[in-house]
Formats: sequence, structure tokens, C-alpha cells
Amino acid sequence: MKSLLTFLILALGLTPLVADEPPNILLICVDDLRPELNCFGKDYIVSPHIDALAANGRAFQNHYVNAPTCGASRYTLLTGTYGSSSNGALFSRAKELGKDPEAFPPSMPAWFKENGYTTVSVGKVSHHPGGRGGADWNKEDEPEMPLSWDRHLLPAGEWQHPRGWMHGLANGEIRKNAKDMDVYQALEGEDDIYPDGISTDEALKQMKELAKDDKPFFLAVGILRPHLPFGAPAKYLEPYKGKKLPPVPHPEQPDWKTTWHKSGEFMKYNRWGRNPNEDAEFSEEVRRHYAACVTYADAQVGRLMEQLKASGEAGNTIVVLWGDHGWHLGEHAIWGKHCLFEEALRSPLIISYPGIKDAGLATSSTVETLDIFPTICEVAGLPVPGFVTGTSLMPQLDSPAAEGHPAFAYSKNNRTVRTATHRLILHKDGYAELYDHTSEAGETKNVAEANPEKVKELTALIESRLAN
Ligand SMILES: [Ca+2]
Repeated sequence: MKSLLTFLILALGLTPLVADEPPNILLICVDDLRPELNCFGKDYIVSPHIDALAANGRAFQNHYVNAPTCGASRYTLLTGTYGSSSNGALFSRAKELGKDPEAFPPSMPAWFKENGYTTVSVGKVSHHPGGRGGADWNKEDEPEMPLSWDRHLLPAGEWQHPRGWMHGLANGEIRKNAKDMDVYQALEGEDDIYPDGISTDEALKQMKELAKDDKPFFLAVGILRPHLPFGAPAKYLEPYKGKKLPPVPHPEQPDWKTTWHKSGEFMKYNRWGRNPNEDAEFSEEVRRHYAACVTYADAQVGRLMEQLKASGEAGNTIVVLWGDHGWHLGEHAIWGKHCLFEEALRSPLIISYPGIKDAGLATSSTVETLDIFPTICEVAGLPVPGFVTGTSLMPQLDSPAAEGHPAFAYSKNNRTVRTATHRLILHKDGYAELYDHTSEAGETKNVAEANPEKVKELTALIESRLAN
């Protein structure tokens, strides 16, 4: 079967990874990562390891998530289908699966498992790091993703339990009341004084073990930073200390109806009571610490890639790096996500594997998170299941110039579509925001009234794809 597939793929002129053995998958999910990286054209960010991954693969400069919220976005990645806009989307699915194991088709890891892979998740891959429910997210009998992972792991270390790790600051500080915590912090120490250090240690251990096995592996590693609170070892803040960052584009709060969000989570952590929308010095400091967290996350990517090389599996592994959504650092006076603007929906996607054509060339095609499931199936030579909604990105992997397709997203009952030129946001009451990305105004000017035909066309597109 494999050789027939390989023959067909070659005959069609496509170039998936062709090896004697089924390739491994290393999926790296990074929490709240903006596409603000050196390899995405932002040279003030220090991200050498992610840049190296892009140099050996394809960076998707216009990748959009399907939901601007951790849990809902991860649902679409891990199931290949749309779900609810709630952070609990995977838990709701698990509950239904508990009543009827056929209630949903297999998840992405379950699909790989059914096709002979060992599947392991470490860190924050699904919404709850380690994939358990209960008050502290560690109840064994409440799995978030039943039937999916051979091991769904989160070593919480001195953070006590997965919930503690998720919101942790240095040296085991866990969140009791966010109001008592620093919104940013950079204490002196090694990587493991913050939560990502110990989960990466576990991922390296898992990779080492998996590499010894005859079976191919699907290893998903979820890096927590740059998620709030913005804590990272002091050494990662060094490149940004005293550095003037570029100004925040369009920092004004929109004065027309939008999906604007009041940045509740950020403001909750902000015990100093400073408002970055009115306090330029504080705004810069928040952005510097976010950047430090990106560089810390990048260092964890470096450790994973080094281990992959050391394990001897780098020549037979497909690496996918994905951000679960973007994050507003002051654009439209938002410090968070949860809205349908470009900054919340656009996130990094990089796919890399040995033999990829035109390695290092980025693509500007518009694509979405749902595309990842069929893509990695195709690159790995696995059948693409009929239930997935996305479109394989093999054309873009073969040629960066290949055309993309509209990207859809939802938040509560508001829906949006992004084409190569426009974004339409359709509110649940029928109100429309239309933004023209070919104009300099971009998402600072709602042009819906002046363009009723465009609104009609894109409304039909949304309704053909997303139920209200
Ligand atoms: Ca997130």
C-alpha cells in the first residue's frame, strides 16, 4: 500500500517525504504566539531556532486559526473539524464519546494511532496541559481526549498540578488570585525555574524513548509561553533591555461596532494597576517581556530540534510548528485575544521535512488551521480521512506560489472569513464589518456600507461553510 501510494504521489509530481519507513511527526504547539518572529519579517525578535526550522521548511505567512481562543482553536487542530467556540470544546466531545464511542470520528492523534503510530502528548497540546479534568486538572478518569494518546503527559514539578503549571511563575509560584501575581517577570535562573523548562525535559525524555522503538511516533509538544503571565528567565530579556520597539500600529480603540474585547485576563494579572493604553513606558515593558517569552519558547524549540538530531530521527520526521492564535499587544487598544481581528487570528505555521522543495521560501497563500490534519497525512503517506474539513497544503509545500483559499473563524456567534484581499466579520445580529486589506486603512476602517456587493458575496461564503 505504502509503495503504491509513493508511486502515485511521484507519478502526480508531488513530493511528500519519501522514506523507507513511515515518517515520525513532531508537532510543536506554541501558546499565544504572534507571527512576530525573525522568519516572519520582524528582525527585532530573537528567534534563531524557529528561524532555522523555517529555513529548512515552509513558513506560512498568512495562516489563520479557526477560533481565537486556546481550547476552541486546539479543537480544530486536533480533530480537523469545526467545533464550539468554548475552551471546553474537547471536554464536551469527550463526554459524548463516553456515552457513545462512535459519536465522533477519530481525532488526529487517534488517526495516526490507528495507522500504526505511538502517540504522545507533552505539555499544553489540548486545552488542559496533560489532558485531564477536575479542579486541578489531574483527574485520571476525566480524559480530555479519549482514545487519542498512548501517553498524555504534564509533569507539574514544583507547580503541584497541571492547573498550577499552566498559570505558574518562577520557582513553583502558582496562581491563587491573579491579582496577586506579576503580569511580567524575569528572574535569574535556568530554563526550569519557569514551567516550560520541565515539560521540555519530559518531551526530550519521551523523544529519546520513542526513537528506540520500531514504530513511528506522533509526538506533540505544547510550549506554554508566551501565554500570560509573561515570565521567562532573565537571560531571555537581555536582548530587549532598553531597546526601543517599533510603535504599536493602530493603538486606538475602534469607535464603531466590532468584536473588541476588554482584555480581562491581562487586566486581572495587572496588579500594578497600570494601563498600557495610557502608559507608554508600561506598554513597552509589557511588549519587551512578551518578546522575552517568545525567545524562551524559541529556546525550547531549539532543545527539541537538537534532541531530534541526536536521536537519529531528524531525517525521517515531519516537523510542524503551530501557534494556537495571535495576541493583540495594544493594537485596537486590546491586550489579549478573543476577538476576530487580524491580530487575534493570524498565527505562525511552519512545516518542515527532509526533501521539501524550495526549503526556506515562505508562502503568502491564505490557509487555515483545519488544513494541518490532511496535510500531515498526505506528507506522511497516510490516507486522508473523509471527515476532515480542511484542504491539504501539499500544493504550497510543493510550490510557495500556489494559491490559498479563504480562512474561516468564529467566536461566540460571530463569524468571519479572510480572503487574500478582504475580511468580513458577520455579527450574530447580522451587522457586518468589512475590511479591505488592499488599502492602507486595513482593519481601521469598516467599509461595509460602501461595498454591499462584497458584503453579500462574503456573507454567502461564510454561510456556505459555518452554521450560525
Ligand atoms: Ca492560546
